[in-house]
Amino acid sequence: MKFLENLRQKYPTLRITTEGPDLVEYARDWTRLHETKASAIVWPETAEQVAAILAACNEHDVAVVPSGGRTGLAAGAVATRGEVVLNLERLRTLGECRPELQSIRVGAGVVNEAVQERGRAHGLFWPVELASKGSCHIGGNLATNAGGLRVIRYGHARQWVQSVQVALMDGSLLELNGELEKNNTGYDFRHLLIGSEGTLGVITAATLKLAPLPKPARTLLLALRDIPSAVRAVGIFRRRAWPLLAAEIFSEACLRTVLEVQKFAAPFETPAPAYLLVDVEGTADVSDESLQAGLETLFNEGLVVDGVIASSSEQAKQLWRFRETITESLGSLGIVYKNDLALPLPEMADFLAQLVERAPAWYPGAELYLFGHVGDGNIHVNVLRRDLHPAKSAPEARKAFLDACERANDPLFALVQSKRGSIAAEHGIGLLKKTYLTYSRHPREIEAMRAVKRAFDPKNLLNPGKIFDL
Ligand code: FAD
Ligand code: 2HG
Ligand code: ZN
Repeated sequence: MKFLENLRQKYPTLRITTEGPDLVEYARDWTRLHETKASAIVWPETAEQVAAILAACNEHDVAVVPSGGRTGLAAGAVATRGEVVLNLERLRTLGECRPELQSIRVGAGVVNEAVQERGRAHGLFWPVELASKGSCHIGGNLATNAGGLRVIRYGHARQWVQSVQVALMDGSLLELNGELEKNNTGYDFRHLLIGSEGTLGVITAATLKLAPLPKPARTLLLALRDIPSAVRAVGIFRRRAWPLLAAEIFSEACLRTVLEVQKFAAPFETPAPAYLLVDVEGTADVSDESLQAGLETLFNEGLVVDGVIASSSEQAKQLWRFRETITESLGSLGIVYKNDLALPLPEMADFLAQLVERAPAWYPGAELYLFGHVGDGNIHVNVLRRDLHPAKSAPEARKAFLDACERANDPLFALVQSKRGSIAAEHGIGLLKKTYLTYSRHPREIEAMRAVKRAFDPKNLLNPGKIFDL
């Protein structure tokens, strides 16, 4: 594209490719369910370059897909219509931690884990912790309003953002909020940009709020009598005012598969229907005795059949590996179709019972895997076909499976809706779930979203077709 070449002459550090494996690799995310079609990949090095690229694309009516660490699970960073992919990985300036303000300035392309490492040296951290932390970027975390493993204590990404620098399609570069803690001057566009999945502007940098590191956690893995027991167990912990840092569930099928793929030793002699992994902040009140007493209550109530309290940080890490390697283990075995659902906690048990009952009819020939952030009412529903390979199987066979999963989405999401849940708890809508948006959002809300989109991007060139069609 001539105008991109002109930009390179103006900015000699701009990297552009229009061919080779990068054209595919950078046009997709973790989902790998869509055929990619990008016309170019562009790697700017500064925020000014990002703004200039957007302005030029706007002028030439060329669509742009913002792309970060490409760990997204909603196909938000996927190019399928010949778009220019704008990858932000070179915007990786990592500022110094400012302990007196408990904040840090970061470029959009900084990897999540790098922020954690820098904070740790000052006894601080950014509370958005997720299993993809070694690859996902801060820009992607903000664009998706990422959740993760610590939401039960700290909430989503948006709660830990002081300011966002954003480039718009018209080439303007804005700082949304700056260094202010208090700023009630009308609509807070910072929060509009967070979670907008790259459809309103391109995040180029951010000032993140940091939290004091909690006391080292006490980690427990509990073998449950059944899946609903997880919800009741979390309720008991909360009633006892345990300072929970995480409450994660995974089904027996998840653990069995992780043990098979990762070659880990089993944590219990006898398998149980599901497992609850809990991190409790190791405050002065959380003694061995109080943990044991909590466990006894769970045994007495018939919720738990076995349990282990990690006695070392190494053992705690191993218990966490059972949970954190589920996604990659399933992905190594075949094609996985994912749903990411949120339910009000009191509805979770009945919802899961209905899902388990109906799954064989909805997903013939496939296996159902349930795991997620049960303390937040967020369950990940993964459906695996071991006999299909994401790249090697015949396209017709892959398509037939994906079509079946999409057909099942209607009754599944109707069930979610009947329980006042959400069809996308933390991964977003992207391309993958956009046809189902009305199961979670009122048509009037979607109309308002379209109006907002037009205000920021009148030509519909920034990540078009993601979340909704205009
Ligand atoms: P990408 O995948 O590159 O992009 C995601 C979206 O953001 C796209 O719509 C893209 O267009 C947009 N985007 C990216 N960068 C920018 C930018 N600078 N400006 C504007 N828009 C941009 N998610 C959770 O919420 N919780 C979890 O616990 C969790 N665990 C995961 C575990 C694994 C193993 C994997 C593979 C994924 C997991 N995810 C989780 C999903 C994913 O890691 C998050 O959505 C993450 O925030 C995406 O960041 P990314 O940099 O990879 O973004
Ligand atoms: C997690 O919680 C992620 O591990 C990934 O959100 C979920 O793979 C999934 O479905
Ligand atoms: Zn998750």
